[in-house]
Amino acid sequence: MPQVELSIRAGRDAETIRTLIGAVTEAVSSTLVVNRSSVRVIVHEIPATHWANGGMTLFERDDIPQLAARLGEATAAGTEIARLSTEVAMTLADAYAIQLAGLDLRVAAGEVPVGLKLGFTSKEKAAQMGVDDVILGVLTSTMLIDDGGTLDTSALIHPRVEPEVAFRFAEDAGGLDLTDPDTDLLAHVTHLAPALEVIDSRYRDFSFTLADVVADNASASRYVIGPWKPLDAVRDRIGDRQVWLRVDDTVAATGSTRAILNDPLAAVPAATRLAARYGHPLPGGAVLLAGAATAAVPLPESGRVSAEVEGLGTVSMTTHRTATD
Ligand code: OOG
Ligand code: MG
Repeated sequence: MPQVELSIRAGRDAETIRTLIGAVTEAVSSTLVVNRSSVRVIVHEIPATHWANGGMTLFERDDIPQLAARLGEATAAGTEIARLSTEVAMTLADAYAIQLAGLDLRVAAGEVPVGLKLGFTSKEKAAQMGVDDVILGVLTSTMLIDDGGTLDTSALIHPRVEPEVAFRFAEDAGGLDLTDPDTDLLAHVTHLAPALEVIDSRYRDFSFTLADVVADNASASRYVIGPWKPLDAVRDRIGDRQVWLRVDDTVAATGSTRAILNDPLAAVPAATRLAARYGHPLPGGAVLLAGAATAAVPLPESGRVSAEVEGLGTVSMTTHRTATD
């Protein structure tokens, strides 16, 4: 009784496997001149994460770039997609690998990494989105809007806006080894500024697991930086400053810089830890968005949005929507 065992990548439908079994049974029975009924076929389905060539799994080789491209296309087209977690089982490390593969695609398209952003550093934000850990994303040159500038919202899906604090690192921070425990990135923060972040999840209904949102570059979309102030000039009470988010001069949300990890400066070691662990780039003169001080509010299709941080100043932008059809 001939027995054939096949190992194939998991995920094919039952009909395809039935066809494969039929073809193998036929080939064995006619070649060996035995009854079809005596041919035994066993198909093993191996998850892409459990099959490696030269140390690289099929998931790393095929799925990570493909999922990154899917998110990149959704971002470029301004169309929402289903959460990746409905289809693939991702670890957090897989999700960061997808995020960084997405960055590679952006860089290949001419974008330049200019900084990092933290997400869920505020308990209110984490509760709003139903997650429980701080995450890191990458900011690129095309995401920056000038202070007082305009954002065309027609390219976005379901954007929200949040008030933040931004830090700027010295030029020499670019060469630092973040995996070295002696590296103290805080010593390289030179300036801070009030900031606005526009987040725009590529997932339907703005709903995701922690791994989903990490893969989606922490929902990064656009950001605006207000006037920089030297850190030394404003360091005291940095964790105790009132924050106002205004839409058309109406207060849409209010909070305190304390909402950001109890002290916004704590964002710097938090970002260092994640960047070192997952391999994020930190260019010289990079910007770090420390995370929202309030829950996010829907970005108006057209209007003026501003964030004020007590004693730090105000940052603003105007939104409008061009007709897309
Ligand atoms: C993820 C981004 C969160 C923040 O400041 O907490 C974030 C999201 O809520 O979609 O940027
Ligand atoms: Mg944010």
